[in-house]
Amino acid sequence: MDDDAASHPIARVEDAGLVPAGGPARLALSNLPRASEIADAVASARGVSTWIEGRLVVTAVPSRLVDAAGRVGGRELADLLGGVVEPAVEAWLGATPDLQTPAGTLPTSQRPVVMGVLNVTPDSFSDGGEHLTADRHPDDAVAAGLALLEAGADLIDVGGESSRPGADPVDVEEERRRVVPVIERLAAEGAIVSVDTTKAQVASEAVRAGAAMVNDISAGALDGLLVATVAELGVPYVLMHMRGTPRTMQRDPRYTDVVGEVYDFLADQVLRLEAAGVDPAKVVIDPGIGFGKTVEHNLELLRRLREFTSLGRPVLVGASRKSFLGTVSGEEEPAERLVESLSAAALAVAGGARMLRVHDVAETCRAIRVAHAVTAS
Ligand code: HH2
Repeated sequence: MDDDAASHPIARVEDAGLVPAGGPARLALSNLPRASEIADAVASARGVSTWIEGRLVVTAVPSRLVDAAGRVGGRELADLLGGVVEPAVEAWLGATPDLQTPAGTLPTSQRPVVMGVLNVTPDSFSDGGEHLTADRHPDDAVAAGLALLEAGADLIDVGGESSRPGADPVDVEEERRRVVPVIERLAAEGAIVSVDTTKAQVASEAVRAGAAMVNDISAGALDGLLVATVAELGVPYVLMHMRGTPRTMQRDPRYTDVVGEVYDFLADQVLRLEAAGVDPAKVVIDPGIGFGKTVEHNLELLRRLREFTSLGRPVLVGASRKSFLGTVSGEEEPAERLVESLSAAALAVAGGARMLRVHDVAETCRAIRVAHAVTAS
């Protein structure tokens, strides 16, 4: 992380429902310079603040808070605080921007969009081996992708390396062999395709073959060239939180405040991406359900998903068929977790998710239409 990102204050909105009526918001502020002056400003704005796990949690009317920061610490403090609090509150309250891709616009300002999962692997946790066939590659995978589009997917996420807990890495050659021909054919059919990869070389060949987005579970940590490559390619980028690597991530993950830590990580990384030349308007954020999290962590992230909307970027959730759902419901077979997955998708939409990464596309489209109708009205 560069120094600019490290010193930049971060605002997370826990609740801003009363703000349009002139009421207070509850905000969690971290990375704060001049924290004691900000605490004084909160008091001067007739708000309350308390330190929780290294974050200043504030309940105050945002406009009054910024005015009070000006009285306590001058224009510079007002600008510093206003510069993070106001956009966060606006984002929490307002519409998500659309996502422009080279293959078309994803209407994330209007509704949640559905990303169909196409794993071209022998070992993915729920569909491994289904779409990577020895003698009919890439035909079987292409047919599966077209079926996902027919079922209503807005885009297809093509992956050639499983990220299930404990999975072994795949080399560039093999990953490229799995995904590039599939992407080429689906893109030629007019599909918006994303490539699910952590490798710069696979990302750039996939984009050359027609992929319009890079979905990276590692936030650039597994290949030092990935972020620069994405900046150069100019395509949208899914920034996901993961603790460790797929091989190690489920070894006793711990957080003192999972939402706060994942949020601050994503906020820092958005700045780091921007510093590396990635347009923030092209970034989708993802809390990384199942990636270095216990069942409780996953449930907490879903329960408080709306807080992630204060980053001002479309929020992606990938809960489909994951093991925490089976732990809760008792269904051990991933492919049988349709009902659980639909329930999680509907709750994610209610929490502000604008992209759902799912295996069961037709059913999810129906379920989230209802969830969106309820929550958008
Ligand atoms: N989950 C998986 C893979 N890629 N990408 C994002 N952005 N978010 C996710 O939650 C996510 C993801 C894991 O699911 P799957 O692809 O079905 O399994 P496997 O990794 O075993 O191929």
